[in-house]
Amino acid sequence: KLYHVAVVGATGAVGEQMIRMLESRNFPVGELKLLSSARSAGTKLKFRGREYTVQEAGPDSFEGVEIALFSAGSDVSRKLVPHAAAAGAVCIDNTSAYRMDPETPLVAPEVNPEQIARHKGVIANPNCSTIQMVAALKPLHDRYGIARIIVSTYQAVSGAGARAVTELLRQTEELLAGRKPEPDVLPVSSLPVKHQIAFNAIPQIDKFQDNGYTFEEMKMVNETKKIMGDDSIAVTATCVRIPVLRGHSESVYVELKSDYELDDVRSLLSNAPGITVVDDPASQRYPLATEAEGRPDVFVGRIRRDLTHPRGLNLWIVSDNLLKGAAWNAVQIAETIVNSRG
Ligand code: 11C
Repeated sequence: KLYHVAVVGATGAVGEQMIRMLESRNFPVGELKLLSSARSAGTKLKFRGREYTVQEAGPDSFEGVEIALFSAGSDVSRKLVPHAAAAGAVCIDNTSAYRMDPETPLVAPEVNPEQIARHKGVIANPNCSTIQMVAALKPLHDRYGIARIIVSTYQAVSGAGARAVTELLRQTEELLAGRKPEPDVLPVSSLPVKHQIAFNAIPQIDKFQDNGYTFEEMKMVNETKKIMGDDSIAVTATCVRIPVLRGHSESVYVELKSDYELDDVRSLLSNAPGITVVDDPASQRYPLATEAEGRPDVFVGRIRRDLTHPRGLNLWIVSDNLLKGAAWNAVQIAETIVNSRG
């Protein structure tokens, strides 16, 4: 069977990758509808060698659509997902709009694929920095139980969209030419204060909440518990934007509930779906954003014991934020739906 698929936000950094993923996975697309804001409507995009004109997304865009991939921001999802679902589409939403809604499954297929079946028209795709962490930690949680996670992230500018990518390149060129750049996009484009990202590290991703943490940090806390299906996991996060174009890196400290052997952790992770262990300090091999780019896996390395705690473990987790962190996870959910229908 072939499916009528829509991509909402088709001209964005993630939307573009969604189209490439549908192509490279040979997803059974019959009809394809590419949708965007009025600003980007009219853009021509290619899919399997054929040219498509992007149309403006509206409440009436979804007639006949069976699978709708959304990545056009939370406001667009809040407005249009109900229309798409009412028209009969299964919506896979890459924004934060529905993630914490108890009725909506929040799915990383390596962790909780069984949740997909309980959807009522919308399945939420988790935040990129959360997906790569839970995919890597799931085998450890199953085997030992995770009591506590302390994570610090080193996140690529593409997580903030195509404008942030251009901003990093522009600032870098200006600084190399001896000029002082005027920051315009980061940390949060809608807030008045901006900071330089080139040659810098900004400890703010998204706005601050009243508790002193950013929304990005609280997404890592709340989404991790929901995806793992375990509210008892204690999570604390510090999320930092760094001048990398693509690929989020994370220093993750986990405190397990039972004793472990390092070799067992290595073999558990090596055998886990979607995980590639790159961990050979002797030859200076560890996961790098530059090597993760364009690949669907989550890469784990620097696997080592906490010398101060018998059940403490340190990991370095890297993945392409636009692929496993967004487009690939969404298409993976779509594949699971299609395969379950036979
Ligand atoms: C970033 N993680 O790197 C964010 C982007 O909730 O889907 C993804 C925001 C989200 O800026």
